[in-house]
Amino acid sequence: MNYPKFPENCKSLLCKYLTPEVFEALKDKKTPNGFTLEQAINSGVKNIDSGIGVYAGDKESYDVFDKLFDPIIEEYHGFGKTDAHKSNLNPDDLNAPNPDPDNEFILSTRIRVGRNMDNMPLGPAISKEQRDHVEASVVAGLKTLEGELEGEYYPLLGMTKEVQEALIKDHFLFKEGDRFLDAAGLNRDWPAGRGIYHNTDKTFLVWVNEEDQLRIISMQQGGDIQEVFTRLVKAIESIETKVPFSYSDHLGYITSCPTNLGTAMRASVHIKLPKLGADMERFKAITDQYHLQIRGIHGEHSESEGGIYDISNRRRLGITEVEAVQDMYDGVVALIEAEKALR
Ligand code: ADP
Ligand code: CIR
Repeated sequence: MNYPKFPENCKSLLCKYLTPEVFEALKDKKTPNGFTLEQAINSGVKNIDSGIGVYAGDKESYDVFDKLFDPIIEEYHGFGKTDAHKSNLNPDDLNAPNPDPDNEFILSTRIRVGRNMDNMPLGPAISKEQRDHVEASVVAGLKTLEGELEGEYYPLLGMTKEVQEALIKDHFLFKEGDRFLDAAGLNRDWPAGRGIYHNTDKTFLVWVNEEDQLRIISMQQGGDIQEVFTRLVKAIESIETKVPFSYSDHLGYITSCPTNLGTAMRASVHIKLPKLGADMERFKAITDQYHLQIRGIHGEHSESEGGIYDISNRRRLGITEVEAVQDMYDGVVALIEAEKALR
């Protein structure tokens, strides 16, 4: 493989940190699962509009290709090589009373974490047999959940297009054919091995074998962030007793995209901010101050509609889960104040 040609205006962290020197040092390396640099960078090479552009094929990728992953992790999370990650999933430590009790701004709240099985390659390097084994193990664990977490598993294989599209449109299910995931090797053998588990109210959901092997999700209408977090923690702790998760003292929970390492948590609200939306400079100044990311209404790489935005914590590594949600909460309070002032 030759050094990839990136266009002049390329903004991804891959373009920034894959210097010819780093490329030379890594180009012939392989992880014990046979995952190569070429595979790790293919998403960002094929999609020059990537924000990041790299994926790990396994836990070892973060060591074998450290010359590339380390600076990306440092820039995205502000987390250095000698830093340690720590976890805190205690809902009592979170201070997040509903910032919008009259339901003027917040339509819904969602918090998800990514998880992958211990001693298993990540999605970009997994075989079909291994992926099917993950699905079977996760589903067996989910079947034992009780109370509010009790639900059904719906495999993608055999799901009608109507049901699938309705679930995607209503923000419950991952989309199909994502070009970033496709180039990362994450859509191989689609739709086999993929599916969604949810309870009757769709307030607790688990995505199986999308970008990560599990995406554990708690969501509901309105802005009761505390309730959403509390339900999520209950779910994580129950699932963890059935499915061993991949974890490192340095990088926290191991995920295929380096932006998700650590807590692997994205806590978001769908929030109506039409005035701030018309003044992106002011909007971005607040989101930068509170370490927030702005996404569109259908998730990453989508646009806003009707002045509604998806606002979430940007940092996930080197801070605890409670701190990640607190980032989002504090920022949302500031955004609501700013929106009111512009009315
Ligand atoms: P991820 O959350 O895994 O990073 P996406 O950005 O693709 O992935 O979002 C997945 C889905 O979750 C999308 O349909 C998105 O609109 C939906 N979503 C995210 N946040 C919220 C929210 N606060 N309320 C309702 N739906 C949400
Ligand atoms: C990209 O590089 O744009 C995609 N591979 C997605 C990166 C993850 N996005 C994020 O900011 N958390």
